[in-house]
Amino acid sequence: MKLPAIISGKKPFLSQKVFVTMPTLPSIEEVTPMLARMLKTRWVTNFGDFHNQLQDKIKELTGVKYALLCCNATIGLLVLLKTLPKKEKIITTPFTFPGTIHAIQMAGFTPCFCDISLDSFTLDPECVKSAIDSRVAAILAVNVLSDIVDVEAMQRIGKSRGIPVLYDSAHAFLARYRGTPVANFGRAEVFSFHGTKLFTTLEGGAITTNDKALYQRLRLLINCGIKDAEHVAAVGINAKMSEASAIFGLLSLKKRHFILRRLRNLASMYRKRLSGVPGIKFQQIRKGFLPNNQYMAIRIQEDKFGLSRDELYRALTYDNVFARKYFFPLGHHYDCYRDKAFAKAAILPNAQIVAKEVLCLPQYPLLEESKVGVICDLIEACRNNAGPIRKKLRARR
Ligand code: T4K
Repeated sequence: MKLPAIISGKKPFLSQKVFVTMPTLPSIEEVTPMLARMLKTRWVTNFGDFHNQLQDKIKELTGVKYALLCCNATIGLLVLLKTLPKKEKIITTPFTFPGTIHAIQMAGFTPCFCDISLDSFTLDPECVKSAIDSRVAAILAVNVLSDIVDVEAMQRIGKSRGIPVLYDSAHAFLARYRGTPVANFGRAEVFSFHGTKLFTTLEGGAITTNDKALYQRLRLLINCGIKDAEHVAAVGINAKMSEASAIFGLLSLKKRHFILRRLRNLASMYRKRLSGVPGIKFQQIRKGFLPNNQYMAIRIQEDKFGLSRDELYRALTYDNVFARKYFFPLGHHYDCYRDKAFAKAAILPNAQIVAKEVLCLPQYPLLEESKVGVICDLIEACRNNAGPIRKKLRARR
């Protein structure tokens, strides 16, 4: 059996670098006529035709009543949080992208971190329940990687305590739970259409809601509070999406069947190949959830695998496989937060385990099956040669 390059010193398993993701983009032939139309009309932003078409398409695909496109999900979250009553805290997870947590801080709240489930990596409802007090303005749950939070429990908790539930669904566009498209849960949801996401507007995002009053408020806030040419009704920000981004979004959506099919196939290949490997645990997919399979997250259990997640991560790079530790570090361990009282108060044993063990493997529609096969061979070879790999890695520190 071929040995990993870290110990063989020979040719790597893959001759070219493979990253955790790569966007599926339209061709120049597809983009040109649309850009030409934009250039001809000279309408480049501020709720133009392409923007409105994309907004309508998102509503159609998700069945949500209102969608607002925005320049990215972080700003979308910030604007959404700005609609909340002036209380002190937002309950959330530390196992997320920094944008989630910074949006909370920038909106004038402090994050109140709750622990997560070891299987789904999403908020643990029991922990959320016990964290609620009169200072909590909202629960901001994150549908992280390829699973969804226990939405029924979140809704129950929110309803019984009179607290709105919001979702950071940056990862979950076009996913469904018990037949309902993600976009329709809680008071509102926020999506990311960043270049690393399955559906991309280069930079971009959307806020979805079925609440008309909230939609009207958000519509003001994303455009500097401007009501009309003579009235500024609220303290807002410029969070709008440009026409060029919307063009990429419309073209990207046309490829959605291809994107979802490819991701599903690759995900099942990874599962088939790696689920028997001792020390590898897949992120669980909640019953009734139809994921978009945008991320392929596994946990590396050092005692059974023979290498820690960090060691495997490093070893893979010698064979040109660049996985990612999404999400490490946890929110309360960021340099900018670790000395704050809210960070010190966070005792989150499950989150600590997941952040220490999680590894997101390369997963994107244009990734060939043959490469997934090689990545799986390589991971198995790492497990079978854990001792010598560890020794080499230690020597190279
Ligand atoms: N909430 C959650 C749960 C999120 O995960 C995110 C974003 C947000 C909120 C905020 O959404 P936005 O405000 O960004 O809309 C990337 C993305 O920048 C970020 O959007 C995303 N989550 C996060 C999970 O991934 P990095 O720091 O990992 O990006 P980077 O530049 O290291 O790229 C990762 C890989 O993607 C590269 O190794 C290669 C590939 N890549 C990247 C770019 C930028 C490309 O092939 N082409 C590209 O243009 O954060």
